[in-house]
Amino acid sequence: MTTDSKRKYDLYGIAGNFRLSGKAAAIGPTGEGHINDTFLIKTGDETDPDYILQRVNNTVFADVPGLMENMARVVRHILIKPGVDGELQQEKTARLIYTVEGNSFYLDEQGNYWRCFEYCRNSYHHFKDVSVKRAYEGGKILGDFQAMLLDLPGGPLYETIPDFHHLAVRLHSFDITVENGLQQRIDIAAGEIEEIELRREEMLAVDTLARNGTIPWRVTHNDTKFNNILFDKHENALCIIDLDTVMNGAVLYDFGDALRTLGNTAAEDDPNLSRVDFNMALFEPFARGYLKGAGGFLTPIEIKYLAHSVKFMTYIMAVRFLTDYLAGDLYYKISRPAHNLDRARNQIRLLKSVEDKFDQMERILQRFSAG
Ligand code: GN1
Ligand code: MG
Repeated sequence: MTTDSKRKYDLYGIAGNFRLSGKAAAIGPTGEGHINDTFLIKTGDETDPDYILQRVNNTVFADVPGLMENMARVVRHILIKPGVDGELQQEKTARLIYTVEGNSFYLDEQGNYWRCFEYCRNSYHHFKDVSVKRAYEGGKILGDFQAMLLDLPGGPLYETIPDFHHLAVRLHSFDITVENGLQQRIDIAAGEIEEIELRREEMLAVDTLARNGTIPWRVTHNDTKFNNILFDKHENALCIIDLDTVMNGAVLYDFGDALRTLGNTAAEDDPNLSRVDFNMALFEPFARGYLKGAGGFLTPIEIKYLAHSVKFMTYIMAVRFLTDYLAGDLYYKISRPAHNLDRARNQIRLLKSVEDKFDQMERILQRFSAG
């Protein structure tokens, strides 16, 4: 989606459609998502909140009204939940701002879908090094998030991206692309294609458990990369953002994706593979925090597969990045020609490191569930 972010929009006019308190004094691009276009609205007055304005990518998300309905349901449910101390949850996720007409999104004349959130004030999500405390807090808020949504009323959520973490379907697209993709790229990536093949059966076995009802289906976030968790300056987790892919799924997707990103000692697109490693020092506190939040409802089979989920989510991301590279970069935003190949190589290297540390992870989890 390389071109969209460079388009010019009448951002002030668009912002005027939402119920902001205060005036939009400055609006500029922010964030590093690969899918939507994100802008920060700064208001002039200290007492007014700032806002996030987003153009939702309606190529990736075919039914934006359905997606927004999911989001509105989830945000509403979380904000009316009492917290541990009996207080209402104010900041477990970003507050959705409705349009002056009372809708959760604004559709402009060009067919672009816009939405707005209150900016989580005094929040941080960029750290050079994640501390043990942040890892624990991140795990805890993820467990809390899933726990809060156990009793979401209103039936199953709309499937915003069908088969999003359905590995069999992802591998099917991968296979078709290996057959029909860009030949020069297929030759370049022969080694990576082989790495995917080597693990196909093992990973599909986990996929099957999540699809045949052995692993229960719950409300999950599905995009829990660690920078979707915001912290205050004392390293307490404030909220989980980016609810585009909130759907019904296996809790393993969230646990695995958070550790895939938190545990990587390099950025997920770092081409220098010698920097990529899985950081066990953060696994333990994250898992401890997660089990504190989610331990009360997880079944033994979910706990048993937590360590597998780190492999699974790293693998599925490698498959997706590699497929996109071989297809000619149709899905993820890129900023250099081999960007998706770099991402795939990075994830494969990370996967190998996760495999090396897998027994250690299992032992840590066993210790937690025994105690
Ligand atoms: C995309 O745009 P962003 O960063 O929120 C992707 C995730 C991937 C992630 C990899 C809807 O998320 O699944 O894990 O890139 N989201 C979608 O960085 O495909
Ligand atoms: Mg996202």
